[in-house]
Amino acid sequence: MNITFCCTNTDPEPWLAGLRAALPQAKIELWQTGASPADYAVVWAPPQQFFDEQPQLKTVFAIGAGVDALLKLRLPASASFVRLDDAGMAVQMAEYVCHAVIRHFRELDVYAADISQGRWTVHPPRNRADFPIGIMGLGVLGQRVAQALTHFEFPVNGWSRTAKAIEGIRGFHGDEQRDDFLAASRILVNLLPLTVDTQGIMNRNTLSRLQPGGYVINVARGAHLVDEDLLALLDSGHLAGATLDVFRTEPLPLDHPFWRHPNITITPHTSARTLRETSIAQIAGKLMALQRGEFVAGLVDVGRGY
Ligand code: NDP
Ligand code: OXD
Repeated sequence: MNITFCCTNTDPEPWLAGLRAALPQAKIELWQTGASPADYAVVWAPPQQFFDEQPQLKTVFAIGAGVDALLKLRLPASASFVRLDDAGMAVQMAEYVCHAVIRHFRELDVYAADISQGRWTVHPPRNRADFPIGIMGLGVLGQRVAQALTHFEFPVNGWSRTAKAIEGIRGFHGDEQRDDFLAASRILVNLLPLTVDTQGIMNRNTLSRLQPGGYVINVARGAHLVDEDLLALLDSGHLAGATLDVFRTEPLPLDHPFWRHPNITITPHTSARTLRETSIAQIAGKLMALQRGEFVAGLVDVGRGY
């Protein structure tokens, strides 16, 4: 079995060593132009040339959860694509989103500003029932985030393409229930995959439907959000703030207004990192399962886009 590794912006050596240790029966090489044909690939942001030169691949493993960039390429028709399925990302996403929600709800930025000015001011407590949270995308990450938020006793709504019954979560699904979902939510968390259906989904029309004083947390992809519409709704006061981890252009250009907006917190696409050892173990396990003809989780439906 031959495996080729092609992950841009990733130090290949620890990955190759880990994959070789996990799959000692396989020949695993770093891809380079003109490399011999492989059966399997481990990739992140490969160039088009990679697939053009490896049309015989059986299965391609992405070392991330989102496959939007991969699906923009011309892909080998016979290959299947498998993405990471949690692999340690869900708990990180839960930490990040709970932190952002609690920081906003408990006004911790207001207290930090007060303290920095030498002010000892106590603000009245807020009622968590007034801060219903809506999670767009109830997949591997969205469900974990939703469950984590229920532990803090926030009302939690979830929206997905197909109906879901999750204890403690008020479920909405499909385009026809989207406006009701938004109207029932004040804090919006985006954990959708980026597809033709979800591109630009956070725009003036949808964000205006959130309850007044709305708050946006985008941890999925920058292209889900129409940047100018977020800024306009912050200026109008309909939205109170946003925490953004992902951007249309990354790194976020230094002249982008998000850097300096007083009510926007940004982080550099770090809400849920790929954990190398867990990911290698998952990929090796799935590869062996596929060889035995078994089903694996995280198989991408290319037509659906996620
Ligand atoms: P999943 O595929 O497990 O979940 C996707 C969810 O979105 C599903 O519930 C799906 O509905 C729903 N969905 C898809 N299309 C639509 C639609 N048109 N309308 C309504 N709901 C829709 O993905 P993950 O939870 O693993 O990951 C989600 C995204 O998070 C990734 O695609 C990636 O972009 C992002 N991500 C960001 C990271 C970061 O560091 N910022 C790290 C990792 C991931 P259904 O269940 O019905 O299919
Ligand atoms: C991912 C990401 O999709 O890191 O895994 O954004």
